[in-house]
Amino acid sequence: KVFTSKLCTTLHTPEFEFHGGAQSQHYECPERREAILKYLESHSDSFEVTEHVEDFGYEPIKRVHKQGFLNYLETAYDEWILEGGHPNGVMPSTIPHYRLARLGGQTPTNSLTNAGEYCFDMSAVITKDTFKAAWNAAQVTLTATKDLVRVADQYEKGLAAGTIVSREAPPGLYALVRPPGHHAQSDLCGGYCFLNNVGIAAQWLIDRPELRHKDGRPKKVAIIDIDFHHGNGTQELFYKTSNPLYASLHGRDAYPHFTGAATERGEGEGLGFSINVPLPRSTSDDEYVEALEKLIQEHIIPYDADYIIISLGVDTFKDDPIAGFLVTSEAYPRIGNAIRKIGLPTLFVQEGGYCVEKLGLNVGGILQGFLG
Ligand code: Q9C
Ligand code: ZN
Repeated sequence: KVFTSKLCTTLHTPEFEFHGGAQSQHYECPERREAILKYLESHSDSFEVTEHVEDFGYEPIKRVHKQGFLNYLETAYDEWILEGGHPNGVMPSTIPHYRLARLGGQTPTNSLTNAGEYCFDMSAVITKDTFKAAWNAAQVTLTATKDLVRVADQYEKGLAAGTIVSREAPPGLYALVRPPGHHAQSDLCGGYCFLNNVGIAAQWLIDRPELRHKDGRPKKVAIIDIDFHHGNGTQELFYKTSNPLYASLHGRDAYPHFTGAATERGEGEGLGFSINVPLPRSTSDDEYVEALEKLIQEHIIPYDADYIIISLGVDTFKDDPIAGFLVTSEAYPRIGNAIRKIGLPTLFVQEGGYCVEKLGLNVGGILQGFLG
């Protein structure tokens, strides 16, 4: 089942960004959703699409993001325009680098001057309705998460009653959303991301009192991030906790460049619960699938989660315009199948993937591989 909303196409459409210092089209474009939707709708034997979205309000978002940051996202564009900023949207002109920041203790006062306070790069352009768009993506993801609880319940009951005989065909749901989320930290946007959809969903599952095990333990969530880029945002949100587990396969030294080393393993109670597997630029189908299977065997299975959430990026694709692996469309069903074999209820949440022409095929491939 696929959860999405028309608003994921219409609300957030910046005109341009910068690549290597040159102005370029905005790769995280509305056509991305349209392309994926078109593929899924043309395979209606496998996929049922719903645009039903529930409103979970502010609370689940505030569990992972700071209030000042949320206020900023909501008001930045109007202030930016008032101060004479370019209508394309808010982009920082300075960022409080750790060697620059607060030498004199000065805090800039409006969105033209303080964009860098809440933003770590120039790709997360805030337009007029960006906050609404990010809010909507989070609500669609939460709607799918609530349904995950329902299908997981049915699955467990079926297993207990013997009407389901093995964990061979776990239930899976997909949130087709944009803007994506995995680069968004508790109080920073960046990398096309504003609100961390996967982080919000994971925390929501962990928080639900009615979902607790009989002995009072919260449900355990394992996040597997298969986007080409390291999910610095999700990692930051959960760096100091053992639940959820965050595990990422990504391009070594690729964007966001300063995070994602194998040595980043979590801190305190979270030590060992952030797992980073950087892979070289030349990574091929076999190498990628092997690395994923190894990650699953060594870290995901032993973690013994109740739910799996996949940060689903297909910018690992060989023709992706902003990434660098050699993965082909043949690999995606194999990736989906490796995830299916974990045997747990799984929520897929859309992150990156910018080769619009093959986006439907590649995302659809993962989902079809999962369905078996
Ligand atoms: N030349 C996701 O896939 N591009 N974000 C920066 C570098 C930002 C990717 C420009 C890439 C962000 C969700
Ligand atoms: Zn990405």
